[in-house]
Amino acid sequence: RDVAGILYPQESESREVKDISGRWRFRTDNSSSRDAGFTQRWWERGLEESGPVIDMPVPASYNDITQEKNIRDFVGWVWYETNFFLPKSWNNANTRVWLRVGSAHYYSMVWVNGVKVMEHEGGHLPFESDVTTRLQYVTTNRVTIAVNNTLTPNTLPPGKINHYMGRDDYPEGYFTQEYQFDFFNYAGIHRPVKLYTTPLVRTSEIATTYDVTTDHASATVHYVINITDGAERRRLFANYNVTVVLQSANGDVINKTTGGEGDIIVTNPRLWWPVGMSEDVGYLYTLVVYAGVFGMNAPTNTDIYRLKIGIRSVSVDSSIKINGRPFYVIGVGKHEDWDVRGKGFDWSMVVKDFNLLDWLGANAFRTSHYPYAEEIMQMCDERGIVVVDECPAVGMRSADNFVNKTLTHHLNVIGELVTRDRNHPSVIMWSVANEPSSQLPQAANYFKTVLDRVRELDPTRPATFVCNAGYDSDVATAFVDVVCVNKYEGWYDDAGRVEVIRKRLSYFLNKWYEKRGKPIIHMEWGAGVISGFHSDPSLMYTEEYLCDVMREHFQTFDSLRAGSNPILAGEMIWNFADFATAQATTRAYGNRKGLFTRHRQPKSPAFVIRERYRTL
Ligand code: GCB
Repeated sequence: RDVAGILYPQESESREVKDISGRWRFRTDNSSSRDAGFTQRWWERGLEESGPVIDMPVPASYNDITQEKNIRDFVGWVWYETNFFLPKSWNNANTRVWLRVGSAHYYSMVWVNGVKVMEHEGGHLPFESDVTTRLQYVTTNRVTIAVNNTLTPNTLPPGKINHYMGRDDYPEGYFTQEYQFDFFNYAGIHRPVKLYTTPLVRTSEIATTYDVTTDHASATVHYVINITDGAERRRLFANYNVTVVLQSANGDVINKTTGGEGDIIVTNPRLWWPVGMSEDVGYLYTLVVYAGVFGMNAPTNTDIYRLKIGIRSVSVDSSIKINGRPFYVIGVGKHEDWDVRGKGFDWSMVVKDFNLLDWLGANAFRTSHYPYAEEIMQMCDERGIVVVDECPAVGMRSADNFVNKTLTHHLNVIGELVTRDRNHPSVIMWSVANEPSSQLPQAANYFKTVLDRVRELDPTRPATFVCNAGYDSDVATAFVDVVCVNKYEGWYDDAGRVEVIRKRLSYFLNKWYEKRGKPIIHMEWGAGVISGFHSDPSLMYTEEYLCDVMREHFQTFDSLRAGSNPILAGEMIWNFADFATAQATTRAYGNRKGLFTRHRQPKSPAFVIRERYRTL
């Protein structure tokens, strides 16, 4: 079994990491052809030699950093560049150096010292390349990254460029980027850029799955490891020496074995539990993988990689079960969205968000509507926050999205997502899309293909997509394991009419259950609230209004999750915090459905959710 994928960069006895994020040079390509960077080969002479540059932080979205409207709303190629020196110790025949971009939105090309080393399509997921032979040690090195945020019907998420050609009432050459998803299309280098070393023979990927006995007395960790001695990801461990040691959280050796593929038995395992199911939340073991070369004359440096794992099982029958016990999801839909930095990774914001999740008492979130930073996934493992891990397939609202070109890319993204995240115990379900037009006839085959691919790559977790097509018109939820639906009673439906929520919501959820007979997560519900707006009796957009909407929803949720045949497996309110969107008449300075403001201060409905989640 081959398990191509890429590991998170990590320091160990055999590996070093150098983060080259920071203040980079930057320029947008404003030329009328939009591709002066390519015709003038900006990567060869350097950005400063070929035009004016400005400061740009990495990681960050570039949109909100300057005072320029045309940078905030820029569509096309932007160019980033920085220089770095390397430690002399990296310059030896047994060391490989990798350049890894945590993510860049949307299409990226990377050069090192004027030589192209990689290209990648899609934001939100990491990409890397072996740059060993491109580096210099006597002088500085230069890395250039060109990033294009243009979205087309075949990108994920999809979009469309609207040309106003032949329109005398618009400026000449005018065009806009349109998209059907409800968050701002932030762009740039969103996650850290790192260099890291490995020995020539290295562990390139580890895939783990678990079996837990029903009495929890024993567990088996199955692992498959890729060992490579080149840039290619072939499995070569037949010639190499692999030792795998399972350690407890405090470093005690639990068990060990050898070989690139095998099982490790754990008696009386300390299982991984999410928040609320046990006192023992987020327990992680460490799988230490030693990979080296056989033989007397072999180089002595063994590659050492430590993978944190949590032993647990996930299953779905009439409910979602973790370690065989029913798990009821109480969570939020989130975004990677913060002021100034946009979607740029920032530890302060990430840790703050986890503290707020804890304050709320939430046990889960969905990575709506794209994969989140790896560091966030690691924190979910440690804090026992369950994740529904979502693909960036959002806004697939027209027939020209459901074509082979999109499908091919979608399958690639799923490969990258599943191989990146499969070892995280916090991930309990894959979501392959949000609110596609799943009433279109072609959606059935499209989603069957996509969901089949997920299950082929990972048979151990349920898979779904999040649906807002009608229960009477959707054709694709036949292929999901858990029915996930979005519906805004009292907002997009029956706006302002809180009194119909209970009846309408329970009718709706029951219809879905009749249709598919599968557990349901109510994935999105809520109402817009402008912090500081008040009214009694409540009115839409006031803090009181969402509190009223909540109380009605809770009554329905409680009647559907109780009893001998509960149909509801969870509730996730939309959204954790206010977030930026494209400008629109329906969006007052962004989407205001947050429990918290964009600055992470609670609106009064946050206290209502906290009261529920902490006592449920
Ligand atoms: C939805 C979408 C989400 C939007 C939300 C809203 O159904 O899935 O991306 O932000 O509604 O507030 O309209």
